Amino acid sequence: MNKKVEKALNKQIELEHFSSQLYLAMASWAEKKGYNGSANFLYAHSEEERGHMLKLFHYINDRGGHAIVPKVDQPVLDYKSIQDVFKEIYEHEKMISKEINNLVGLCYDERDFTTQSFLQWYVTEQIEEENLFSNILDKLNLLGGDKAKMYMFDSEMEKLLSAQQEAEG
Ligand code: OFO
Repeated sequence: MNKKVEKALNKQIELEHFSSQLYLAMASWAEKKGYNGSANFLYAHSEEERGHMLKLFHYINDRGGHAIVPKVDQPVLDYKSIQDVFKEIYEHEKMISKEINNLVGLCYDERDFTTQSFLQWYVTEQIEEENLFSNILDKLNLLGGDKAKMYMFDSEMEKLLSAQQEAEG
């Protein structure tokens, strides 16, 4: 496979792996703080990111490249509030979207239309994720940080996770 594209896809593996670790750290923080609904949601999301990483592994190897297990920096372990967690996630996902777009651009420049078409799945996924986290943030901002309301918010996160799992079958 095209070497420049292979290198860039391996870079994306690093990012997806880091996302998985980041959400795992956030899940652990939320669990410790008693936000069990958010914690479950974040544990599941961490798994999802691992799935995004594995999809890249298989694609690279199937196309004759070599998928590389990345070195990973430890993510931030402590957060000021649950709002802080979701704000960070939203910013993180916007950064990921930018990286996916750069990857698609590189494939176009290198005339690697097979990988470009493979990456469409990630483009769509990023639209969904940005929407999801922007909606969660809007909800949090509306609630305004009141403790009782945060408890309500947390049960909503549990329901959101169940709805997602049902939709995925
Ligand atoms: Fe959070 O999404 Fe991966 O790509």
